[in-house]
Amino acid sequence: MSVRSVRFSSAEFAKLKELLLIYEWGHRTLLTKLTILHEDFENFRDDNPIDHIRGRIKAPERIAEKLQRLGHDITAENAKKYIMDIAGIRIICPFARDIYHLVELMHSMPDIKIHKEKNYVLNPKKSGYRSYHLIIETPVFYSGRTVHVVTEVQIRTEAMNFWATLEHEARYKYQSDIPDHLSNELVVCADKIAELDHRMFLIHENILGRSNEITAEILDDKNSKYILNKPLRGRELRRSYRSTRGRKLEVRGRK
Ligand code: 0O2
Repeated sequence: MSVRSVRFSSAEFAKLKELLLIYEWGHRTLLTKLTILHEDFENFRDDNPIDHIRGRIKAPERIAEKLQRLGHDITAENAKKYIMDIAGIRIICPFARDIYHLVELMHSMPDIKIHKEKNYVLNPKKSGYRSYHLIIETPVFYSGRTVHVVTEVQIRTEAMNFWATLEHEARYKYQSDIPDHLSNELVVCADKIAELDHRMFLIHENILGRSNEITAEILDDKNSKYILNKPLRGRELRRSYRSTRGRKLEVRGRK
């Protein structure tokens, strides 16, 4: 049987439809929280770490394909148990450092629980894939009880997204068996994209007067404090909030 022809039985499909409705509620709740974060930055702060946010619920055919790929029976129960990205949110950031900024913010959000995270920005996959993945549980109250709905959040830059979209297309066309010449080229492009992200970030820092050191040495120096893969932590992060908030409010006041 071809991988793309797998389907849920009618009985399992009926159960899946109910399950997807609950995922939809959790997904919508989390999306609203993230949209508020985005609009807060847009209105009251500088250095918005979010360019845009997208969300989707995985189509039943894709859930069935993934269950088959993972070697499980095509049932609603297995979908819930084994597929972590039935509800998915993708956040696109201007720069790689914004990814860490957002991760910190999400850790500080009340109500939601970060169940698992994987940093494929710092540790790219063999394919060249870069992105930060968080599996998040969002509480949803219905029928007199609270359930914790799982959503996968992927955070990446526009450039990483460009790469992932093309690679996903190749993966789908070749049913995950991408010819060597293409997969090698994709790895080369993924590295170039990481370098491009880094160089653009340095230009951004330069424009803001935070650095005027865009030199070959800095670009080559893997220990540079401007290196894109380094997470923002503690004091550095708090400083970035304090220094930006007032400035933006002044601009609004002059309007
Ligand atoms: P679609 O069509 O994108 O929705 P984990 O779940 O923590 O064990 P991982 O890698 O996060 O580990 O899980 P998984 O299930 O392999 O991948 C989840 C999603 O991450 C994928 O969804 C992709 O969106 C993205 N992804 C992971 N690895 C790659 C990769 O090498 N290339 C690209 N382009 N995307 C990747 P799906 O299932 O592909 O479906």
